[in-house]
Amino acid sequence: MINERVLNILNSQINKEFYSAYLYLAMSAYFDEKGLFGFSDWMKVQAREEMDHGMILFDYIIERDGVVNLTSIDAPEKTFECPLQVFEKAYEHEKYVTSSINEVALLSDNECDLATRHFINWYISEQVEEEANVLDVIKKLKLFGDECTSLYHLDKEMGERTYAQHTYKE
Ligand code: OFO
Repeated sequence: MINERVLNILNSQINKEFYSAYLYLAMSAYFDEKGLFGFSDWMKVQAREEMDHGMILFDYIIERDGVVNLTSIDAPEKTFECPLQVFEKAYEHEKYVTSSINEVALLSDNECDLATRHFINWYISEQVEEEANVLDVIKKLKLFGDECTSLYHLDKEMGERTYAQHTYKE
C-alpha cells in the first residue's frame, strides 16, 4: 500500500500531465487556425505523449494498490501572439512540470518510498528531453525569424515529428 502523501502528489501529477495535454492541444488549435499544420501536428504529438505520462502514473498507482483520484482539469490558455511566444510559454510550462516532478522525487525520498523514488527517475530523464525539445524550436524560431518563407520550411520540418507511445516498462 502506498503512503497517503505520496499518493496525493502522484494523483496531482496525473492532473498536471493531462493539463499539459490540454495546453498543447490549445496550442495545436492556434497553429491550425494560422495554417501552420506542421506546428499543429507537432503539438498534437506532444499532447499524446502527455496523456501517456498521465497514464503511466495512473497504472503505477493501481499497481501499488492506491486509489486514482481524477480531478477537474483547468481550461488552458488559448490566445497567443506568435509561434515564438507559443513555444516560450511551452518552455515555461515544462520548467514548471520539471519542478513538480522534482517535488515528487523529494517527497518520496522523505517518506522512504524507494519504489516511487525509483519510478520517478523515468520522469526526471523525460523532463530533460521535454525541455530540450521545446528549446530547440525556440532557437530555430529566433534564428530564422517568423518571416513567411522561414516559417513555411520550419512548418514542414515540424510536421515530420511522429508519435510513438511512451511506456514505462520497455
Ligand atoms: Fe509530461 O512532460 Fe511535458 O508537461
